[in-house]
Amino acid sequence: MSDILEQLMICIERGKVNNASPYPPDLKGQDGADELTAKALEQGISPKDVLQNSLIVGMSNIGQKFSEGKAFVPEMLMAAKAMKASMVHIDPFFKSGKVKQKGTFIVGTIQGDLHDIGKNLVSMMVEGAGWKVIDLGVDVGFDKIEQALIDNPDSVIGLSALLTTTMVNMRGVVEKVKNLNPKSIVMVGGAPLTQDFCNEIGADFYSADPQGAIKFLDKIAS
Ligand code: B1M
Repeated sequence: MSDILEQLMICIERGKVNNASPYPPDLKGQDGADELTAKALEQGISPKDVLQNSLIVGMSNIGQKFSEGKAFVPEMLMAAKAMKASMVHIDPFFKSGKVKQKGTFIVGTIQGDLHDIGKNLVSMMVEGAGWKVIDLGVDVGFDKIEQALIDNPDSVIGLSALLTTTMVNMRGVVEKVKNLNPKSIVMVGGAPLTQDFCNEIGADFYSADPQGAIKFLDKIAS
């Protein structure tokens, strides 16, 4: 890996957004994800290389640490913020079609539920893993998903819930999604969920964390 891609990977993993960012303290005053992404592209490194060999590696490293209990939510949020700063430079290449995305992931917090911290983490990590993400926000019922699914028929749907009173709303959404297109894949997650609950409501996959979600999505894409 070239020096600049290595440096950029570290900035993503450690959540160093830009030169002005005081976090993390030991990288204060150094270029961050923002500047290094711009420089890598200026040096002629392809956006695909920047994404696959640096940004995705950095996100994957922090995701792995999070799964192992060696990193925590604030560190993940900083990594996601750094990733966003890089994606500003990469996005135009996606839009021009020069970089292919792995697929589309439609995600939302289930109807009645306003908790979005976990859902946002999943959304940002999946985007960082090279997927197009359509984030429908919170309080999402089948009506919102239906249109997104009609517009993007091969998408995977992700539902998040934090309340025992709202997780039950997933059942109806899964049923309606499967009626609309039996081939649609639905992934569920959120603190009160379990694998048993996922099986019970007919969803296709349960993940306890964003890293598991990415592993599942990447398996589908390959
Ligand atoms: Co709420 N709340 N809250 N709350 N809140 C909980 C969830 C609660 C456990 C607190 C408690 O009583 N101990 C409790 C639920 C109890 C239950 O259902 N059994 C609760 C309650 C009761 C409520 C209200 C009803 C309170 C009230 O008004 N009386 C109310 C409900 C509002 C509503 O939604 N309609 C409410 C409101 C709020 C705030 C608005 C104040 C705020 C939300 C702010 C926001 O999200 N923008 C809030 C918060 C912050 C919490 C706690 C403190 C933290 C939740 C959180 O963000 N965790 C929570 C207590 C706690 O957990 N200590 C609590 C961090 C987040 C990263 O984890 O979302 O689990 P999590 O996501 C993880 C994984 O689950 C996974 O990846 C993430 C990273 O690992 N994951 C997925 C999540 N979604 C996934 C999807 C996937 C795959 C993985 O695939 C699609």
